[in-house]
Amino acid sequence: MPMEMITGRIATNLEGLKQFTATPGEGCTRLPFTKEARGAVDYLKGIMADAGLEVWEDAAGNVFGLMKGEDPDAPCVMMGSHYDSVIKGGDFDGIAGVVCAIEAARQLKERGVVPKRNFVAVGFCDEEGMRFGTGYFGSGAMLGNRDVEYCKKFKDTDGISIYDAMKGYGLDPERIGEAKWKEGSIGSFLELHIEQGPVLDAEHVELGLVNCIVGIQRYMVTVHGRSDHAGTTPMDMRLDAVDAATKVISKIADWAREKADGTVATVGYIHTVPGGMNIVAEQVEFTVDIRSSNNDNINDITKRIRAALDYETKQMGGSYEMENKLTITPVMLSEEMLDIMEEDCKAKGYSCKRLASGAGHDSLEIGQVLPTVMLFVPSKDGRSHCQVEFTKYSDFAKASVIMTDLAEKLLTR
Ligand code: HGY
Ligand code: MN
Ligand code: MN
Repeated sequence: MPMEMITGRIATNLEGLKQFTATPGEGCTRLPFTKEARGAVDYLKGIMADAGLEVWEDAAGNVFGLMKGEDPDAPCVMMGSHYDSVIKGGDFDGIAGVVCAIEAARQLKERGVVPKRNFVAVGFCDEEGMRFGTGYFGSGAMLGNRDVEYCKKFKDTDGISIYDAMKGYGLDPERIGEAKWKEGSIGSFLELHIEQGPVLDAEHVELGLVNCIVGIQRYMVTVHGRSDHAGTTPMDMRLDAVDAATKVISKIADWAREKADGTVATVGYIHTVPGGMNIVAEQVEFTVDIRSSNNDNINDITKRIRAALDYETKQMGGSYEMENKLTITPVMLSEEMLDIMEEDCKAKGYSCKRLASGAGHDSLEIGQVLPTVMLFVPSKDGRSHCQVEFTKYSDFAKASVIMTDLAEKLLTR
């Protein structure tokens, strides 16, 4: 199949999927269990069916397309990514990997490959954790790591739980356990994804062979003070939640910088209650997202945040909660599959390099238990999780051929 055709198919599908956003003209906002998610899933089901795949949705909201192998009971080769997005994000994060997995199925068929085992293309639900502050919901459910209690526990900022959001979307959260795949039924997982960082673009390298994904811990911190009049309350009589919280928040980035090894920490969301300019805040909520390839660093920063909150809230006379939303350790990806792709890149004359991923992915949770590999394509200027996120369609086409070659090897050995 000529590269132009492959590029054209990928472009048509990614252009078609752009419509499913809650913020048209301001980037992609496709949160889990929303009408935008429903639109994207139905579109994906359509192109999976066009590619001749057997299509279904599971109890967690994931969408699968199956290309049957000679031995359907043998551990399958699964390829895909997530179809959800962040708020006002880009048009490629996750969804391009789902489109390229369906493209790989097409290429396998066009090559006349007779797979010894099933090939499964997948679109995972809620990888980002954007709505509920969590992460990897769909891939975690496939592994059997999500249950009804989890669905009831985590809520969005409107107080809607995963459980209720699933019901509103037409799923039965009581059946979340049915999303788990049988032990041994998945032999390997392949994920094609944009780099979301500056390395490949800056070094003019065409493809990234991902050997490690950072570990992540996420928290929602709530600091409690007391509402008072901003004019009449003397400074030494206040229980000012903002004063206490900002003394902690202002230290977090420096604690990450001190590690000087790529460790990062981000406070991406801050919300004050009641939020009046002439009212001393009675409550501040803020998120913390800490990542490192060295798990000790993550634990150390978490410990320092907790100690600072203990001190500052005691000084202020208030209290706090620090709710853990996600804890996942760093993961090393499959050297065997990376070697196969590296050899193929060299044979095809594509420049490539091994690199770690500072972004989390479905591969982060799946790679904890299964042979997993990722292939990156360059992100223009390293930008992602914003509307300007951009990757050339021809870059996806190249990567889809390399990934299809890997899948063919795994399917026929
Ligand atoms: O947050 C991340 O790193 C990923 O984009 N979910
Ligand atoms: Mn992603
Ligand atoms: Mn993302």
